[in-house]
Amino acid sequence: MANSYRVMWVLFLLVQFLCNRAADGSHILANIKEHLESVPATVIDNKYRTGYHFQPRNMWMNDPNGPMYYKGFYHLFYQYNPNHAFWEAPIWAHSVSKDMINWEALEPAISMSKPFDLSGCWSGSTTILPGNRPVILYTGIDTRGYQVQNVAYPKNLSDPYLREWVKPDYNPLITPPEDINVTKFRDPTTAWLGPDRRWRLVIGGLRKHRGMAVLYKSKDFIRWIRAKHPLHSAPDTGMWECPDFYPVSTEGKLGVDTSDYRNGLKHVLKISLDRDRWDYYTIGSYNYTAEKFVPDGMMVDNRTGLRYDYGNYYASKTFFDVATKRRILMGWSNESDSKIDDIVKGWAGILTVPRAIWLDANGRQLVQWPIKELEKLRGALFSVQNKKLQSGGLVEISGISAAQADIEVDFELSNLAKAETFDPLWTDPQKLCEENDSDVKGGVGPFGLLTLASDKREEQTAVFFRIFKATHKYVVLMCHDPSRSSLRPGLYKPTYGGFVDIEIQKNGKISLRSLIDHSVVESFGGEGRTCMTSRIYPTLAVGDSSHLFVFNNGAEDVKILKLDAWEMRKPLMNGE
Ligand code: DQQ
Repeated sequence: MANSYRVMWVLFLLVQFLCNRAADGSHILANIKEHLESVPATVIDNKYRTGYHFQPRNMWMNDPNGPMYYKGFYHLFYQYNPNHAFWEAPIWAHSVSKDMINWEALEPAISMSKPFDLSGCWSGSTTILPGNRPVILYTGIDTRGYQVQNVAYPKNLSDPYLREWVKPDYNPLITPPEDINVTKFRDPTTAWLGPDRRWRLVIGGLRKHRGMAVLYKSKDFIRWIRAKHPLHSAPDTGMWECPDFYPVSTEGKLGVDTSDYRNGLKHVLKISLDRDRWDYYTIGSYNYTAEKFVPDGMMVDNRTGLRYDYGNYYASKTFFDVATKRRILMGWSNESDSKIDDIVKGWAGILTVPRAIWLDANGRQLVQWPIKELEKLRGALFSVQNKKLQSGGLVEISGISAAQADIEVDFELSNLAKAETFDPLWTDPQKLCEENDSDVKGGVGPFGLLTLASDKREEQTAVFFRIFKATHKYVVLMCHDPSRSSLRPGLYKPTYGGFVDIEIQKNGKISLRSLIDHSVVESFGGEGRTCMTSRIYPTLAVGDSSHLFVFNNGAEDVKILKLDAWEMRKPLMNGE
C-alpha cells in the first residue's frame, strides 16, 4: 500500500515538475504515467540501495570530484542534483570520512551563485597548495552556457571539515579559447608543479573531432596561460571528459604525489571518452620541457585501449593519499535501470569502492585493489579449501548474507590441455563474453561465481573466466554476464568482458574477488589486473533470498584452492 502511495506521490511531483518546465510536456506525461502504472509494486522500494558502496541519502549523483586528504579527514565531493533523481544542473555535494568507508554528509561545498557558474557547477579537482592549503578547481557553466574554469578556497583553514568555500571575484580563471568548442571545455585536473615551479593543469576539450587534454600554466594560480600544444590529443576520439594525469612509481605499490618529478617515474593519462562512456588510460613518459605526454609504444588512446574497469564505470578520479602514501581511485557507477525507475526509487548513482592503484611490475598496465580499510566491514565468514570442482560442478556458499558480501577465491588449473583455440581475430572481449555466456560449455572454463542468484537460479549474475590457447601463449578472458540477473522485463543488462594479462601457464592459478552489494557486483580478476562492475536489479535474489555459488562449466576440473566469503556490515553512509 505504502508503495502505491509512493507511486502516486512521485507521479504528482513529476506532473508538477514537467508542467512547470515544458509547455508541451503532455505526451511525455502520458508516457511516464503509462510506464509508472506498469512498474510492478515490488520494484518500488529500497531493496536496491547498496550497503557499503558510497551513495548520498537520496536523489542523483554522478562523478566523484576532488577527493583529498586534509587534517585527518578524507574529503569527497561529487556531482549532485539535490532536487531530483536524474541529472540536472549539478552542484558539488561534500562528504567527509576518517577511513573512506564511513561517510558523513556535510552541506554542499559549491552551488550555483555567480555569473560564472549560474547554470551549473560541473566536475573538477582539488589541489593542495604549499602550506597545506586546499583549492577547488571546477567548471562553471556561465550565463551564456559557456564552460569556464573557476577556483574556490576554504573560508577557514582551521576547520578540518572545510565546510565553507569561497569563490573569489576574479573568477573565471580560464575561458574557452577560440579554437575549442565553448561547450566542450571542462573538468580541470589536479594541478601539479613542474621543476620550473610553475603550476600546470589540463582541461578536457574538443576541437572538431579531436579529443584533447588542453594544457595551462601559471605562476600564481590566478593567471593561467595556455601552452602552445595540448599535453596530449588524439583524432576522432570525441570529447575527453574528466582527464586525470599523475605519476606512478615503477616499483612497488606506493603512490606518488601529483607534483613529484623525480627521474624514473612513469605517468598515466586517464580520459573519460564521452562517445563510449568508458574510462581509458595510457601509461607513458612526460617531458616537462616539451610539455608533452607520450604514451608508451603499445598504448592507444581509443576504445581498444586499457580501461580501469570494463563494466558500468565512468568519470573516475584519483588522488594521492599523503597519510598512507597510496594513490586512490574512485569511479561512478550509474544505474542501468530506467530514468523512471530512478525517479520512483528516489535515488540514482553510486561510487565503486575506493581502490588503491599502482603500476604492474611488468609496466604494461595498472593494478587495482579495494583499500584495506574495507576489510573492517567483514563479518561472518564461510571458507572452503582444496575442493575439486568437476565439470558441471556447483558449490553453494551458505551461512552468510550473500546480498552484501566480499568473496576472495583462488582457483588452480592443473591441466590446460583442453583449452580451446583462440582466434587472433577475437579482439573484442565483451563480444566474446556475449557470445559465450556462463552456460556455454568450454574446455578450461567457464568457471567462477554465480552471484545474486535466486534459489532455483532463475536469476543469477555470473562472474567467470575462460582460458584459451593462442599460438605462443594462453589467453585469459574474464566476463560479467547479467543476462539472467533479473526476471524484470525490459531492463538493460549488458554483458562485460576483459582480457586478463597473466601468464596462467606459470603456476596454473588465477584469483577472483567480487564485492556483492544488493544492486552492484564489482569484480577484480587476476589480483586486480582486470576489473568490472555491473548494476543488477533482481526480483527474487534479494536480501536473505540471495544465494552465491561457485561453478565450473568447463570440461577440465578446477580446484578451489582457497575461498573466503565474508558477509559485509554496513558502514555509516551519509546519515542514512
Ligand atoms: N559530468 C559532469 C561534467 C563531466 C561529466 C557534469 C562526466 O563536468 O564532463 O555533471 O560524467
